Amino acid sequence: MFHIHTFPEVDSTNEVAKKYPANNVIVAEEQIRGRGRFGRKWVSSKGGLWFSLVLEPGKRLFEYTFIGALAVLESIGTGETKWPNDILVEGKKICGILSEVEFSGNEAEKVVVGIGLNVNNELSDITKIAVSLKEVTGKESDLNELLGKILKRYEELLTLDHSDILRMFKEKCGMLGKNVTVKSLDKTISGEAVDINDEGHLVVQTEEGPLVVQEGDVTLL
Ligand code: BT5
Repeated sequence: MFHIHTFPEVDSTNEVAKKYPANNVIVAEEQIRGRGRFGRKWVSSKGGLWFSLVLEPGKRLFEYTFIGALAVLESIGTGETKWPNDILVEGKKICGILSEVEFSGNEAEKVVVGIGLNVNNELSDITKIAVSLKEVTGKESDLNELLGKILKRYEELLTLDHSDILRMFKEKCGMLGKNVTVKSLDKTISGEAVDINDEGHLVVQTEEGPLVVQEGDVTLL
């Protein structure tokens, strides 16, 4: 069972969460410096669900992210997963997840899983790439109810093993079998997204053969 702490406004729920032990959840109505991967900005105005779970280490980091995606997907009842950390509805991003490890010396001390879900919030200048649950369903959702559902499902999925989590994420992953371009920090490749391997990396079949991608942003062609 998680202990939930709600704040009206924080910089980033991931930062606040790092100060708490495992089994706590930090929720904010608004984030001033919500962030995505590579320090990118995450738009987090009032009306969205912005929260971070503090968890015991033990699984591989990508599994915490995949579990988050599956828990959200099942709770909102629509959408598909996108490697490595998104949920899309109608081709637009409704949810992004940022999982981070906190170390104590060389040992992983805890894992912080930050989940941002557009619910009733306005998206103003990112409407081309982002969508909210309100736009999809045509009505507002109760944030607490939704949070409760996601956390319950997250806890259940945490008990599954690595292979089940991977299989479930892949089953819901709309981009597998499609032609994609993947932009990593150091290169861009194109080909068919054929698999997500045991390490949580994307396998792309290119003209030069299969390539394994550890990080990056995928665009469907
Ligand atoms: C992510 O990064 O998708 C991870 C987002 C994690 C946000 C949560 S909210 C609670 C917790 N506290 C935090 O500070 N963070 C976590 P990435 O894959 O790098 O995607 C970032 C990109 O998504 C941006 O560059 C924008 O293009 C786009 N974006 C920004 N805000 C968005 C939003 N509200 N909805 C959809 N897309 C958005």
